[in-house]
Amino acid sequence: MTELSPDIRAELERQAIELPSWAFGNSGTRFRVFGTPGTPRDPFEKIADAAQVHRYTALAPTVALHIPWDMCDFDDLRKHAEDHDVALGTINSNTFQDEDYKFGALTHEDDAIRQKAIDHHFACIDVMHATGSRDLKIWLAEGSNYPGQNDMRARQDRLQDSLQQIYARLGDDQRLVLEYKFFEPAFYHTDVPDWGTSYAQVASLGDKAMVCLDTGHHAPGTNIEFIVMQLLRLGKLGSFDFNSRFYADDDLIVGAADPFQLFRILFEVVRGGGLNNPDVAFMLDQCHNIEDKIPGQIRSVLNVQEMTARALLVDRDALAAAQTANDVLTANAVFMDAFYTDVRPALAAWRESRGLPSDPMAAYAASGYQQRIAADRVGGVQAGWGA
Ligand code: AOS
Ligand code: ZN
Ligand code: ZN
Repeated sequence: MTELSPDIRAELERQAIELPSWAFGNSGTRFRVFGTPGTPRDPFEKIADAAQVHRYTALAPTVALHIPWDMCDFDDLRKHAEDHDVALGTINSNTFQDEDYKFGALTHEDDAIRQKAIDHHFACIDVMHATGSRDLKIWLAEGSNYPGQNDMRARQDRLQDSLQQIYARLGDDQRLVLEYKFFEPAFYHTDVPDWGTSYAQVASLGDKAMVCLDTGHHAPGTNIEFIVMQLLRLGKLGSFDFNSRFYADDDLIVGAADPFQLFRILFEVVRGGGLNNPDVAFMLDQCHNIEDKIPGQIRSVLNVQEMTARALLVDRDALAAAQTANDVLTANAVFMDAFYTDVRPALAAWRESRGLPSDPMAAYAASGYQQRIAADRVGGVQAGWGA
């Protein structure tokens, strides 16, 4: 196809995908973290790099921060972000790198340790006031490794109590999003393993608490788009952490492992009114272990844009007619027609018409920015996943 309809263009123009600050730092596996020349040495350089992604795509106007990895003067960072035409976004808490949290944080049996974890979230809310952020994202690395190790029920009760205290601290325009993950780092039970647990925990808090769905946090074979549909139906899908996985929580470039799954998810987003809906934040949660980070993020937001365009192409009237008639093969054909449509030439032409590069990857590569940061950013400690 050569041209996108005005309706589709209007939707795509409004699309915004938040970038994670940690995607610009070095990361790896437990075997090795490979350094990349030009890696940011502080949060300011991470913001400058994130701004490059927005500059070439107009898709990524905000950057999520991680506390404490991105601790700095937040008034300065906010100003720095504005100077680079981006804004600061979601604040991610961290209760997974402190010795005290070995056996839990918001679920810990020891009240003093649990209070320390709650206080960390209060500090995150203070940061949100300084950065102008709306969302506090909570992912908990809590659980147990052996049957019988813990009282799972008591941990749920303590979690609810902790979340209630954090929720009570939120400002009127702030939200809490609770991310679930089926395993890792705990291997037997995880305290928030699935969307149902996250939903149950946030539903009893109130309207400002929502579920965060990380696409990499499900067992193989899970119908993720069904979960998307259900959470939208319940009005509780607060945000996405987009990435892709072959095996577990791989944090690879979104759409790299299974573009069809990304299409199916985005179709349900469109179907459920979640596209360009301020209540449903699109974020990336990725790490770039071996590839350059800025083009890795450019590739990612383009993949989301491309699959959104394809999802918008589904002929919903024809689909509904076939579904109503129980015409199984026609319904499937209508769906697949959209998925198989190559929208890349149309997207390139549309970008050019808006004064953007038709090929953002090539434009970034030709800009010389990557070579400049590699030459300039010598000395200091490169930021990494955890620093
Ligand atoms: C961990 O597996 C989760 O996906 C988190 O969302 C995130 O990767 C981590 O908290 C880094 O901020
Ligand atoms: Zn995540
Ligand atoms: Zn994850």
